[in-house]
Amino acid sequence: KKKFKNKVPTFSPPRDEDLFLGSSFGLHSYGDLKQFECFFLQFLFDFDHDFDKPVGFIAPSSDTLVFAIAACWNLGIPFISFNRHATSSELEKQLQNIQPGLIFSSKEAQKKLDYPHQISIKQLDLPRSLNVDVKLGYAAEQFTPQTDPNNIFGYFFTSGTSGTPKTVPLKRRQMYFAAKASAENFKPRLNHFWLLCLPLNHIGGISIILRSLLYGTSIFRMKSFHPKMIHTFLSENKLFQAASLVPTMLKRLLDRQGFHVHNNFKAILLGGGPIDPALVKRCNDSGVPLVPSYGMTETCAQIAANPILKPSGTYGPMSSVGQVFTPNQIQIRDKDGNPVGFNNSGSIWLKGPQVFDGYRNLPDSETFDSNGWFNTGDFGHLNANDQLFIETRRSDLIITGGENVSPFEVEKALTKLTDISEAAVFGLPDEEWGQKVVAVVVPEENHSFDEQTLLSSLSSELAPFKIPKKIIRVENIPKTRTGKIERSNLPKLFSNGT
Ligand code: S0N
Ligand code: AMP
Ligand code: MG
Ligand code: MG
Repeated sequence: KKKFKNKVPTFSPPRDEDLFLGSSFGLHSYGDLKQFECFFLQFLFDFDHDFDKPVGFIAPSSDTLVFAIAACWNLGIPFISFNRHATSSELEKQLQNIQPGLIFSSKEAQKKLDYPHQISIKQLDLPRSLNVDVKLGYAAEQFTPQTDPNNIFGYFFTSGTSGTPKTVPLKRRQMYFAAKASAENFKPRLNHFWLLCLPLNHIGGISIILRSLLYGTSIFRMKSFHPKMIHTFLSENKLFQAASLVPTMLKRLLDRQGFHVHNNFKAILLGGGPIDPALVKRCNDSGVPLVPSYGMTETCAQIAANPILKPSGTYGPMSSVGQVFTPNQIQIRDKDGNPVGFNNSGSIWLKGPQVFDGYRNLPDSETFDSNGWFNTGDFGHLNANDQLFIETRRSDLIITGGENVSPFEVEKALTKLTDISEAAVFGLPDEEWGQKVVAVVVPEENHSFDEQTLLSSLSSELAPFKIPKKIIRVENIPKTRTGKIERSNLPKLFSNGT
């Protein structure tokens, strides 16, 4: 935290009309990006990158990573960005599923990863890459950008309930439609900063880069979520017009004494998990314009959103996530798969240009119906104005601070430990995280139970956000007659022990 002291940069309006990327490291233009693209491409040639495979990244957010992802879009090179908090064993599993031709990784990630085609992302660092003598002709001559709309833009991982993350390939045309639909709702302004403080492995953060490339908004990037610094930006600097946040981030901002935004600020885009209506009300009370939204990796980020809710009394129905963007379509269906009328609850099905075409290595029949409708696994209803209300989520999935956690994956890691015989994992409501991961365990006979020891054993298997905030010892785990964990009862039964 000391590091940020006195380091809050103040900007005068950019004179460079092409301003693209700003951060505490400086300002970069589209011209810089074009140079970087040549450098990046030449780098891939020099390292004999197999262009049939994606490029991989495992690194914290940096200007270099933003440029590399932007270059991938402009050059038509598919990429995959791994969660930098993933453990060696998690990364290994993901690499079995998808094998990048070359991985650019941070020093920290390099320690976790034993991959033959791996180099330091430092080698792409901006200050060095710019101003190098890029052989423009060389790069251009040897490469025909694969910018066909049907090509893959990138691969993303999403937690399935099965415990093995599913790979979501997103196509260029899907990303384009998603960016267009979102921009039609939000109407971003040219050359104004969109705050990028989301990590660069999820679609929420990566979407900001794409929208910027397509619509000319500039990005201000922050490496980590730093509420004090963000408060200063959004309240004092008129160049800051928008920010994408998950609810945990927004809560941290609103918890700051006197949090407010300047009067030209457009809105905060809120997504990535359930939105507590109380949070929406707090924004209203603090004069913070907000766009609550609904979306997922499979729909290339938000597919439904409210128009900008202005604090001047124009806040709509508090718990709605707005209307689905046209020309995408939504259906609410009952258990038998029949569409239900407005105000009736059911499962949410989606179809349209920003909906993905299917998981990698999984049969489409489990994901889509015969007419191509996608079963989101979420439940909700539409009102008479086609405004969507999300009620419950995909069964069993825990969303904590915008990160998805499969209880099965955590249960598997727990029962793998010699001290643990059985485990059940579930989410409990939590003010900070929305939901927190909690586990109940039955120790093996004559084995000791020590929460700290278990937690530290888990940390070599699971990324930090998957680690239970609490592990409770129990005599037995409630099961149904058929021997299945009584999952839906767990939160009720054990909410007192935490
Ligand atoms: C919320 C974040 C920033 C928290 O991370 P931070 O600040 O590093 O955590 P600490 O407070 O320092 O850590 C305390 C302890 O908790 C652990 N921890 C870290 N993160 C979590 C977590 N999420 N849940 C539970 N525990 C967590 C730490 O490890 C630490 O442990 P100890 O003490 O043991 O060391 C961070 O979690 C974050 O960045 N979250 C956001 C992730 C994200 O990007 N989610 C979005 C995913 N969804 C999508 O991309 C689709 C939706 C979408 O596109 C979208 C989303 C938002 C806005 C707009 C859109 C859009 O549609 O455009
Ligand atoms: P991810 O692909 O990681 O972004 O996860 C997407 C999931 O987050 C969705 O399928 C929903 O279950 C949940 N989600 C996203 N937005 C909302 C919202 N506004 N309200 C409730 N749940 C949401
Ligand atoms: Mg999520
Ligand atoms: Mg065991």
